[in-house]
Amino acid sequence: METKKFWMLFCLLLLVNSSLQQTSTKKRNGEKDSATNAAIEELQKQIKDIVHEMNLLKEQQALQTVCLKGTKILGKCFLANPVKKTFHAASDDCIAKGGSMSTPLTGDENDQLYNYVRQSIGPEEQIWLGINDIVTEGHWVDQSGSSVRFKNWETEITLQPDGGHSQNCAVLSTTANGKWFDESCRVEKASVCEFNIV
Ligand SMILES: [Ca+2]
Repeated sequence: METKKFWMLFCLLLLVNSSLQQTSTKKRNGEKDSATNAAIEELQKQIKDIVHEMNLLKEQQALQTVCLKGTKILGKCFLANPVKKTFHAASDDCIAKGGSMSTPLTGDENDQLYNYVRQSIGPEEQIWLGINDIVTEGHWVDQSGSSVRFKNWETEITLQPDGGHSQNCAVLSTTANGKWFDESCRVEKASVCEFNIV
């Protein structure tokens, strides 16, 4: 009888033991799964970071190419496009390249743009500026719609801007030492794109 009891207890212990082992194997598999998921998530995050960094590098490289081809001034690079186009076509070209139509903000920037245009496009040329008074006559705004603070209108010989409603875009003239004239937006002119650099 004692022997029978012993064997029964032994079998019971074996059963409990095997069931415990199964539970712990299941638990280990579960742990393995969550560890694998975490590793996959970490890898996905790293891939995302690498792609982001690669895109930044591509942008920097494109900007360096622009700056090498064009000219670098404080905070921005200018790149000339001698092909004559309407204001809107030229502006679209600059945006497509990741820049915007050149808009000098100071007298110094205007001088540097003027010198660059003389060297790259020609001594008797005009280029579009990134400003217009299309919405409100006489109220000149930049490409983002903000009021233009720095202006360099020609006012000694003629009294610019003098075109009224028929001239709502503006050009910088190299024959007038970098002074500005208002002009019809539909006329075709050369242009310069500017790219902000950090
Ligand atoms: Ca006007």
